[in-house]
Amino acid sequence: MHLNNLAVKAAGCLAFLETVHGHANHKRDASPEDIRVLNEKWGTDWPFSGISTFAHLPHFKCLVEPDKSFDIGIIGAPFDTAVSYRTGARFGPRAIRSSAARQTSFRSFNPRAGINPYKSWADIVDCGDIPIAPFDNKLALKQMSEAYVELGRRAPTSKAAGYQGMSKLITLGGDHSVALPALRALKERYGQPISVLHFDAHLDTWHPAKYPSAWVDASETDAQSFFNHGSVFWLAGTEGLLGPNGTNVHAGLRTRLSGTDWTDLEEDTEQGWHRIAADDIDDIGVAKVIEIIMTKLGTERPVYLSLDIDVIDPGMAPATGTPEPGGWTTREVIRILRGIEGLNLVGADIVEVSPPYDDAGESTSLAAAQIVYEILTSMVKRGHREEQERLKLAAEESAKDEL
Ligand SMILES: *[C@@H]1O[C@H](CO)[C@@H](O)[C@H](O)[C@H]1NC(C)=O
Ligand SMILES: [Mn+2]
Repeated sequence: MHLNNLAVKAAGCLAFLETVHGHANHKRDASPEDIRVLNEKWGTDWPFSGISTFAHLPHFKCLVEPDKSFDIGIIGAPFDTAVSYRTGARFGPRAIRSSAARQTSFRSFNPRAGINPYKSWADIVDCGDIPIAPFDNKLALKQMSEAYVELGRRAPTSKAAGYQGMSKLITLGGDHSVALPALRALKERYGQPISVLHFDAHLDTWHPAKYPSAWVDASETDAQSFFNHGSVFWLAGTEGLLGPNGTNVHAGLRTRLSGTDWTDLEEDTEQGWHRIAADDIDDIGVAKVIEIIMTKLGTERPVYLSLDIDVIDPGMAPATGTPEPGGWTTREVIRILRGIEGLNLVGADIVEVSPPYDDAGESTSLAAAQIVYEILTSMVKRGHREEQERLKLAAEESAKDEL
């Protein structure tokens, strides 16, 4: 049976090649069968072959292809001029794509979830990068804000698409400030502020004046220096982009604080955040961390997941903008992500991967690529479950009608 098949295929190939040779300088008229045969022979890349897209996904320059629909779009935001310490995250999207090379559709069944995100209902594409100005942060923020609004409006390909039938984006950063334009677009799209689950060593809710700021004119509320990666959620809060008090959660904190007391934490609480510290994991364990996150956020509320790679210990993820020793292991972060698969994610980012500081084994960008895979898995799994429920309800309705 198998051999027969091969023989038929081989005959098909030969016939096709003869045709091509006979008209060497002419446009070939390939039939659908010819294309099928070519795809069978050459269509599947090895992990190490092919042009680098995330997980070998098809690439579209989504920003210049307004009719291109997708269910989940991977979008790079190569921007790193709002960083307070090490730059380099502009190379993050490239490095994460390269480190996702072993995620092939033929071997990406995720046993913890029972689904292969690349071979399920979802149309997942690599939308390429937003070309962001490196010389002017005000312009950069404008460009990113417009890009997220444009991409966010994109029609989904499938019926099973997410919350309110919308397509979703996962951003490869870029420094953490890229979360601000993403949250702006989400608020506009869903018509409501969005709760944030924020994995990070740092608060990122700092008032911009907590950096050396003697040169900033306080009356310039849109001062360009206010747009920085440590103030991104302070800015989001002042713009009314964050979910209700207590439905925004930090996980993995271990930052030093400003000054001589706990004011940073008090201000963070005032801004509506709940905090889980890096140390907590030793005292309460992964399961309890998951439970706290799910209790705060539930399974219905729309949530934006923003993951700063510095949540992982720099011993395992050294390539980041502001490293802090004493962080979670890569496995702990991945296990927490697996445990929160029930969240209603409407978007996500993975930020602060700064490849110039990575090791030869690409530890940091490998971790980032795996994190994206886990997030994708959970998004696709939820869509699959919702579709099953929808079909079941429809079947029950039609059964009722028949009675
Ligand atoms: C949010 O709730 C906390 C108590 O959990 C409170 O201290 C804080 O003032 C509240 N913030 C706002 C803006 O209402
Ligand atoms: Mn951060």
